[in-house]
Amino acid sequence: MSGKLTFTMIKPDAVANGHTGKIIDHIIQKGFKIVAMKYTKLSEEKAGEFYAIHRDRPFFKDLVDFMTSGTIVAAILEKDNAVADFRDVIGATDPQKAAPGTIRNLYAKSIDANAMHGSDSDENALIEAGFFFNAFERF
Ligand code: IDP
Ligand code: MG
Repeated sequence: MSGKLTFTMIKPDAVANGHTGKIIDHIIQKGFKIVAMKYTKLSEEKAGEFYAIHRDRPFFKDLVDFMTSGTIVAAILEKDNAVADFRDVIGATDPQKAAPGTIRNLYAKSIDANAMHGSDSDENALIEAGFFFNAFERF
């Protein structure tokens, strides 16, 4: 049985380029309920921890530099089958490969500045949400 929650971030490129409002509307139109949301900025330490699974990848330093370069919007979203359905809404990691109409197709320019994060499992959704929100804020 898949879970009802996923975690997302509107990344610094999309916030800086003025896409925040359109992206939030897109998410709501796709049937997700916004359970929690905030503007924030990642520290280098927090970004490194968030992306720890990619620590040995060649792009890790660029990823941390990019994710700490500006304001992000962090949010918890609710819907049946939230994790998989939201991955469909954002599209492939590389915007060149993202299907037409997906958020990365519409708003991202490159694989490193790709507009939006989406959790890859129910377990990670809860872990990632916990980086930004406590249980009280969530409901
Ligand atoms: P995802 O965001 O689609 O789940 P992951 O493989 O989890 O993709 O990678 C996390 C993030 O790391 C990506 O969203 C992207 O910003 C960055 N990234 C992934 N692969 C590359 C790459 O080959 N070059 C540069 N950045 C990458
Ligand atoms: Mg991922």
